Amino acid sequence: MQIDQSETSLPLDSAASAEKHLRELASEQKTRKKWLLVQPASNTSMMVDSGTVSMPLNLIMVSTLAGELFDVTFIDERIGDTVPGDLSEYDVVAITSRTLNASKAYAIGDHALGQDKTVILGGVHPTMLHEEAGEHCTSVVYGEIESVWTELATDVILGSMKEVYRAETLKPMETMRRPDFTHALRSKQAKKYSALIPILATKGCPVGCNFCTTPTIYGKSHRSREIDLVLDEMRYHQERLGKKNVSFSFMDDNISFKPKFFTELLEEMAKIGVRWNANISMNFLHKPEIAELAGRSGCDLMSIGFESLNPETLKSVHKGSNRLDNYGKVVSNLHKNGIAIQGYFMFGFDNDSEESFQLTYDFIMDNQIEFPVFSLVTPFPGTPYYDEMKPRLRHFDWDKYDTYHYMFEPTNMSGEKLLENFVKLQREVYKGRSIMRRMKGKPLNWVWFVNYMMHRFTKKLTPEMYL
Ligand code: B12
Ligand code: SF4
Repeated sequence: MQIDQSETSLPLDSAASAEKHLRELASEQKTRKKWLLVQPASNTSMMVDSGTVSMPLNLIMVSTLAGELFDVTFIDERIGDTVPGDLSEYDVVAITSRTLNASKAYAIGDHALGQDKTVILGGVHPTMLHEEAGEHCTSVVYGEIESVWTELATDVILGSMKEVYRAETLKPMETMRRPDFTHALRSKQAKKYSALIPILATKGCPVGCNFCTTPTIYGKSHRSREIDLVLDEMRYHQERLGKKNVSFSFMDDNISFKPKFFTELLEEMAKIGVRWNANISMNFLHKPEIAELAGRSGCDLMSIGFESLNPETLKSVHKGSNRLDNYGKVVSNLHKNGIAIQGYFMFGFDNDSEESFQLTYDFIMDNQIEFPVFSLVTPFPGTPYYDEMKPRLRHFDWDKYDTYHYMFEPTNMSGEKLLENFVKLQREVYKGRSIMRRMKGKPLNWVWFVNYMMHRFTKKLTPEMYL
């Protein structure tokens, strides 16, 4: 399927009149159309969707918009909800997909198409591979739903769907609705969701790492919400659940990209007393005053993509925000302010050697990283890295694109050695003695529990599991 921009342009000349038209059409609907929203579980053999899972903000944003005009049923297979065999009560089946659950999403799409439903596929994978996704649905939504919603909803009401919905320009984030969790929380299994409240302050990341999908989806843009709107959302949850019980998890691609916005946001958050965690790029965490502000504003965990201890590797993936000589400083600044670190490390790069594992082990142990997470390099479809690596990839089975499968043989090491060392490193880092060393002096909280679970899990690992 080719994307034809003329096909996706609005029938009315301005966004405001298109919205007015939609409101009129919606009010004329005799019965509201019924949407089934689906978050598919992955078929992956690894533990990606097991235990407590985070609330899917992507599909929640779809339900927030759809729920205003249509009747919505929300199904999350990861928590045990099931897609009904008979879909006769629904008009539209809308499915979100990343690469690791794409084959499941496609199977659900095919099943719904077989019952003559309007099927909409959205999310990272259908965006990156819209032609492939188009084989399993009526329409693909390219990128965020907010920027195409008026046109999409109008076409659903009129029953005249296009193959692809792609915005010519992205809407400013101020127009973003406050996420409405009611549809997601209606499930009897909702207790399986993590208690962390997902929240969004910014979207996009102009850094441009060649393995990341964000630059393709959002280009070089970095949009932010008004700080007051983010705070209002936080206060709303504090009132709803009680201040002590609320902890927020930022879903931003790179929340700290604009330091002025980020520090202003944190100063304001410090005033309302929140607890939060986020995925943060290292670009300015080496400054002690930022770590101090993060701690003061209630940050208890930061997830940091250290990725590699090899400077050649960092250069090869264009991870310009990571400077090796800052790694130690970033860690000690955060620790001084009581912030635990979830550190991400990737293996399988061409520059990796057996020494890379030892370097990573030493860094983790010497710096007492509380929660190290290890993955294997996975070129995701649609990224420049994927195009570069395609001839060397061992398989195109999307179920294995979960960052826990062996994708290609690195130049400086055999696949066998890679997996052997990968398993050994995880076992070493999570063995009892290592946990005691890494966690020495840390408060007794859920991070200890995670370490205990990882200890049990890593004992069972074998290299074959990653094939
Ligand atoms: C926060 C985050 C996480 C969090 C929370 C994940 C969650 N449950 O939502 C955590 C840390 C748990 C996580 C885990 C993982 N993540 Co992650 N994560 C992200 C991140 C940074 C933001 C996702 C997000 O919530 N954004 C905010 C929402 C509102 O925006 P959105 O997801 O883009 O959704 C919009 C559109 O896509 C669209 N849309 C989405 N779905 C649908 C459906 C329909 C029908 C329609 C019409 C529209 C639509 O509208 C939405 C609203 O605007 C993304 C980067 C990114 N930009 O996608 C990576 C990203 C999704 N993660 C990625 C990966 C690889 C993983 C892991 C496999 C890592 C690992 N080894 O553990 C796991 C897999 C977890 C899982 N089961 O899916 C990759 C996925 C690549 C791919 N091609 O699939 C991404 C894209 C980062 C990258 N490397 O490029 N992740
Ligand atoms: S810094 Fe993070 S979000 Fe930005 S392009 Fe690189 S990997 Fe993607």
